[in-house]
Amino acid sequence: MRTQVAIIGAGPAGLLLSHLLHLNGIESVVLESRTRADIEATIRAGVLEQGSMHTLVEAGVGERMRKEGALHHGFELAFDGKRHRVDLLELTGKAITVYPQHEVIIDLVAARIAAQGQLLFETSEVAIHDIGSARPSVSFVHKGESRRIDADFVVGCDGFHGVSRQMIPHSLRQDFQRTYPFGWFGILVESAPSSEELIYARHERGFALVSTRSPTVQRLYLQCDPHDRVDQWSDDRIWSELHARLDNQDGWQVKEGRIFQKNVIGMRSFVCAPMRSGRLFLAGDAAHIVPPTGAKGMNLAISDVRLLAAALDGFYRQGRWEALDSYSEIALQRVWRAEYFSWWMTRLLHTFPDATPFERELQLAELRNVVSSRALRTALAENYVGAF
Ligand code: RFL
Ligand code: PHB
Repeated sequence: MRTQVAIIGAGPAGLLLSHLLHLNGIESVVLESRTRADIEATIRAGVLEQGSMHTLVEAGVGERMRKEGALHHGFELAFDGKRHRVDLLELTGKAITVYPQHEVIIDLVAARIAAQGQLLFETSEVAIHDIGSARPSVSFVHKGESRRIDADFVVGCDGFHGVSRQMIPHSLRQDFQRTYPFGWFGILVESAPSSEELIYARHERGFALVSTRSPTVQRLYLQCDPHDRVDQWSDDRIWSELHARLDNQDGWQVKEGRIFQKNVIGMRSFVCAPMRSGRLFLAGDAAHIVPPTGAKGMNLAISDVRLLAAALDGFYRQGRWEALDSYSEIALQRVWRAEYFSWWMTRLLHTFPDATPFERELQLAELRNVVSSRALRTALAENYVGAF
């Protein structure tokens, strides 16, 4: 089998890259280890920046997002029993859309299949070869058969636990990382939204976040121990923590409902630099991870592949290497801004087990500063909507 670009991983990065290449007349094959049903049902991100929305709409895969996604013009920061609105639209002229990642995946898979794109599910034993040569290839097993794809380029879009990044020898790359001493306990709840807008809450008992998935499903998170197991959290314990952390002085309460999914999410920051070695390029979570507090992960995956698709287009149209050669450096500038913002939001809103009383007071002082200073709110809003 031969193609122009072999893509490993059918997450937002791999699927969108394959679709953008197709729009430019460039052929690709996407290899995915899981089933279609599995990738279309995995609950992850919810927030799309305006730039990501534009990319999806321009690429012709934004129709359902525009219809079914919820446009949010602001969000709220809660602490000290009060809520404070951050008016994204007024501060930046931009908004965000809450549209679940698995819906983005459903739309992209449908577009790839409609265009007769090569999308192979349930592949195993994926291995990448000869990235230092002009003829890289990928070997794998599909439906019990060993196969090989020869390509001009290989793009690793296989997420944090994928195989692609490991192909770049440690001597040629630097990994930057931080793990946090807490995780998020995420639940899906059958009920009307508790709030029209997202609420990011800081409380002595830990962080909590109110988000939505649809008019009848809420997505709620609460800070937990990263080693907690789902069965340690009964419904009663979850609601009592959420009420303690979220209910405020004005009598507003988080709405309860049937909890139909629970999971524990670890928190880490990670960057691999460079995001390229020879003819292998990395995009999305394969190259970098942010804690979800800033809602940046899927947006970074989308901006990486937008950049890479344009660079590959320059190569195939004009034989130019410049944009491919500068891909890693340019992508990493945006990645580091998002890393900074995600770390900052995480630090601002979570309780750190080893924080001294002095540090806890500083955290509250910083929150009070942010909500009372237009300049600080603007900086927060610009980072949140991705206006950088
Ligand atoms: P993905 O989505 O992990 O996709 C990688 C795909 O590669 C496959 N794969 C392989 N396939 C073949 N061979 C192999 N050897 C393979 N190894 C792996 C996997 O099966 C998978 O299908 O990476 P991608 O495309 O880079 O996308 C990244 C995003 O998924 C991620 O950054 C976001 O979900 C992060 N995130 C958020 N991002 C936002 O922009 N806004 C948010 O509001 C937001 N909230 C979140 C989040 C992530 C969360 N979790 C669960 C970590 C909330 C949560 C709770
Ligand atoms: C979500 O809806 O899943 C979500 C929203 C905002 C975040 C993280 C996750 O910062």
